[in-house]
Amino acid sequence: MKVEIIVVYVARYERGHEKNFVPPLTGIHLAALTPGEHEVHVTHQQTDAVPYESDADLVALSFFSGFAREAYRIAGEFRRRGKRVVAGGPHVSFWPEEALEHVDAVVTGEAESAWPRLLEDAARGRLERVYRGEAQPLAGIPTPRYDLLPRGFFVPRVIQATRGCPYTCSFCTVPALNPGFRVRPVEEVLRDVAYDDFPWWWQRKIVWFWDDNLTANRRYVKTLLTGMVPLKKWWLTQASIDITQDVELLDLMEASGCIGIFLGIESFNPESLADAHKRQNRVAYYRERIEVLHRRGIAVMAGFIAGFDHDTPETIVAMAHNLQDAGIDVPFLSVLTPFKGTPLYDQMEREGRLLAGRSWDFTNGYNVAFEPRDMSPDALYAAHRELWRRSFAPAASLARIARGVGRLRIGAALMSAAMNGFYGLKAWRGNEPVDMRQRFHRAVADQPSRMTSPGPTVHSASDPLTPSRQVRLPGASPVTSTQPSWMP
Ligand code: B12
Repeated sequence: MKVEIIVVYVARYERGHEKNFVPPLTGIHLAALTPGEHEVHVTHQQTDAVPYESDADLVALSFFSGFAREAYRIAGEFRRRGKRVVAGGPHVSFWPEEALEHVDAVVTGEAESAWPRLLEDAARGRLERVYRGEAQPLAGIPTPRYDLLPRGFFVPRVIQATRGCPYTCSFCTVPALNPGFRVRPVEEVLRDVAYDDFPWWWQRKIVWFWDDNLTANRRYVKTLLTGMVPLKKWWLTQASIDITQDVELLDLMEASGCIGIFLGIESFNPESLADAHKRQNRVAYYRERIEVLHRRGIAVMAGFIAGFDHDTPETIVAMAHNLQDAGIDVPFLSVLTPFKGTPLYDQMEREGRLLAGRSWDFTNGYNVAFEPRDMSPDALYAAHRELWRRSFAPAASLARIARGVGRLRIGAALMSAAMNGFYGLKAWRGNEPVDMRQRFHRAVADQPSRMTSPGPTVHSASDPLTPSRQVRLPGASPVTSTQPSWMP
């Protein structure tokens, strides 16, 4: 069989990405899991056009919730051309019935056991509707098919060493999606770390671990990092802030070439951290904990979320100053999003705060899909946009780059420059996150059928383009999110 795997993507910025930075692992992982008797091709919609005229026997889609509407559109196009279409990924795992309205079969959960079964059935012409992928031990996972990646990605070597996370943050689907905390055998991970068939020196040098929380099992990560020391790589990952208290781990991180750690800091407001169930974060210690990593020359990337119940427009915008002050090297700024499978979703559903009138597009991390407690959806949107603008303003981005020079190790300083340059350039060019409220009316006109989640009783959104009640942001005149008077 010929199998076409498509990793669905919808640009989250008005003019897309100036440069594609790091690829998803999912497509090349699924390709590696595909038994050798099948011919496999991977398309990343982020870099390439969807090959509607493909001669594949089976089309497999992978997508997040924010891209679900686009995925269903693509599925429709292929099915109209007589192709069989299957789908998997986090959205499908939580909304299989919805996905089955658009595709021939779904895989829920993890692919390792289910994907080969599905392919065998498809080859025999007896595809079932639902394949449940159980979470199983992670031994025997092959090296991702890096050879199938398009050339355009800046840092192509992405790896997953562990799956799951012991924490239970209110907004995160990981505990439901990847239960427990499982690790791959160290030697198999080192085999993938040593894969070097990339054209550019930095591509051979940099390893990006797309783990949920690589350092959760200390004994495991220390063994892994000890094995990485002789490979002389530069590596980055996601971890929780408590690593800064483990000196042995920090020594090994430094020795094995760690250049960046992504921390889920989420908020500077202790009440919002409580909303997030983020018990491991303590605002009073942020600066000194970040300094611990800086002393090792490691860049600190950090995620921040706007829209918790105890957030106000003022606290959200103030994060721009706070994150700079705390010494963050690269911020990632999201709007709180209630995904099914999370305690947050259950709360919002119970309280009737899911905005039924908004499509899945609003769950792309930059738009508002729920009714905030103490402000309107538009006010949250406006505050987040102001936070984004202030944080990536050229002066703020350059200040972060400059602060890293001489202080961070060379790889870390280069990554900080590349990532701040990436976002700073967007802010400078006015290439801002897509405002789905502007596209929403077009979308409804394009596709009048149901686009929102089935089932729950939800509060209906007011007209998404109705100006919000006015809010005052620090240092700015009163605003509405549709026509902010403080826009430059
Ligand atoms: C790495 C990662 C990223 C990376 C890379 C993104 C990417 N496109 O891959 C970065 C940091 C860029 C990122 C960004 C975002 N992410 Co992210 N990310 C992850 C993370 C931690 C790991 C994903 C991964 O690579 N796993 C390893 C690969 C091999 O497997 P996998 O993708 O998990 O897929 C497995 C199964 O789902 C299944 N499968 C998946 N697709 C398919 C398709 C078929 C046909 C089959 C058979 C099986 C199958 O098989 C795989 C192996 O078992 C997950 C958490 C998680 N545990 O899933 C969140 C996660 C996927 N991200 C999430 C979100 C929300 C986002 C953002 C929207 C966040 C934001 N606020 O901006 C952005 C979107 C950006 C974008 N451009 O896509 C959510 C998605 C929730 C949802 N319902 O959609 C997750 C689940 C985390 C969470 N908070 O709950 N993310």
